[in-house]
Amino acid sequence: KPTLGVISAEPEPITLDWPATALVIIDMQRDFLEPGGFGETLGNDVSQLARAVKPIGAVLKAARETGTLVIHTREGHLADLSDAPPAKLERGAPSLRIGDLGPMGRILIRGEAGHDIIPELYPLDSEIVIDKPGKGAFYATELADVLEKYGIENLLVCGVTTEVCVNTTVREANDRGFRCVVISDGCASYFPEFHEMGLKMIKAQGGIFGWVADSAAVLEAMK
Ligand code: TIU
Repeated sequence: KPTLGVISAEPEPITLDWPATALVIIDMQRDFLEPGGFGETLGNDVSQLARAVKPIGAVLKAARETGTLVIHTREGHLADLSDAPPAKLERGAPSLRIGDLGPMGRILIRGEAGHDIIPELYPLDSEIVIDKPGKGAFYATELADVLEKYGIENLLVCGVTTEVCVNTTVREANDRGFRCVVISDGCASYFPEFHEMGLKMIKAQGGIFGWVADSAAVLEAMK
């Protein structure tokens, strides 16, 4: 396969060196996508996120076939909640708080059924899974070390939700010098208008945080 790929992206095409590129799939967990999890306890319509599953699945398949590094992330906390700041635990009036027992186990707790990645996108044993306590995938995780170890300079980023964990991670990555290409139809939000604006914020001003391309454009460049 060719080493370089050109993605037809906005605000402009971007050329990626595939061996220096990783696919980062953000928080495609049952807690966000399925009824009875964290997302629903916050009052959200979790069916809004289902549309991202197929596009991510297609890019994940291509990444596996081309040997592109795949990194999955999961938002969640230790069973004793010692890594969850009070400000996160106390806010709002969710139907169940982080750590409470729901139908998929304790809400947003590592090791519980709801915390795990949805079956359609389940990581292979060979793939990297980053557990993160925050919205950004760099904060309090080993992600920066992993990317350095593999010589990664470019990130294809997808997952949920567009304006929360995807945007936070892209902003963290951009400041660390990574080129980020966000896969538009591989992201979703509980709020369609936030999804749209979340993507616009990334690619505005000459790509202030990165590039945006749909899964078809990414797949074309991976051929
Ligand atoms: N609530 C919401 O939109 N998102 C999160 O809490 N976490 C992620 O985006 N993963």
